[in-house]
Amino acid sequence: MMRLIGRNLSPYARRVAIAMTLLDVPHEREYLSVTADPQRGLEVNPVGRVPALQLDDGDTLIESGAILDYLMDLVGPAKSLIPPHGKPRRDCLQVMAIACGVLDKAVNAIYEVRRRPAEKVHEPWRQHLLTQVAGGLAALEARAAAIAAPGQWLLGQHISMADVSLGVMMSFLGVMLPEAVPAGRYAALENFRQRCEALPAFQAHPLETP
Ligand SMILES: N[C@@H](CCC(=O)N[C@@H](CS)C(=O)NCC(=O)O)C(=O)O
Repeated sequence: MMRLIGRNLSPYARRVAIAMTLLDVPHEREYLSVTADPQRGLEVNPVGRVPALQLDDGDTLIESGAILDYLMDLVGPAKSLIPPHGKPRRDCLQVMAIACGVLDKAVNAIYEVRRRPAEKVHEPWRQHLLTQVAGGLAALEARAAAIAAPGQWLLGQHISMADVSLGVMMSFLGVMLPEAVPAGRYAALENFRQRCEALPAFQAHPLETP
């Protein structure tokens, strides 16, 4: 059986886990924290990060985007959570790119504080990262606010990886970098996060305590 490695506190791992649940792809899970066990991280991924997905044939995939690409190919275009063609596909991949860009910058801002001695935190760099996070969030807030009708998703009637990535991103920020998402600043995104977290597939993969 496939084995997904990485805990849900990693938003990259969590979006893969939620996708596997939405797609009914059977798998087992290893809730690895690379902070707690960097050696295991290097065993499962040459660059020591999560997620990694071990396949039945012995291959191991890394990078959440590449793992999702594999999963969508596996289930085929009718079930895929990434539209196969045209503007829907482009929009889906662009929302995923902005959400992952925000997460990359947020993770770096968190590491700046958590992985360096206090006297080596470079505040101007951390502020630059937070400005990049805010830029991405403003773009995503506009997308979430433009959802056509209650109950619809970013690409229309059906949930896609754009939605999953956005919901996961917001929950991660709320727990790990709350200063980036102060109450009231991103109302549409906050509302969107609550809708996502109410879904059984999200509830199946709750965030661990940091
Ligand atoms: N672009 C990668 C990012 C993966 C990533 O940065 N994962 C974090 C956990 S949230 C990690 O393993 N960090 C450990 C490290 O970089 O040392 C993906 O989408 O899979």
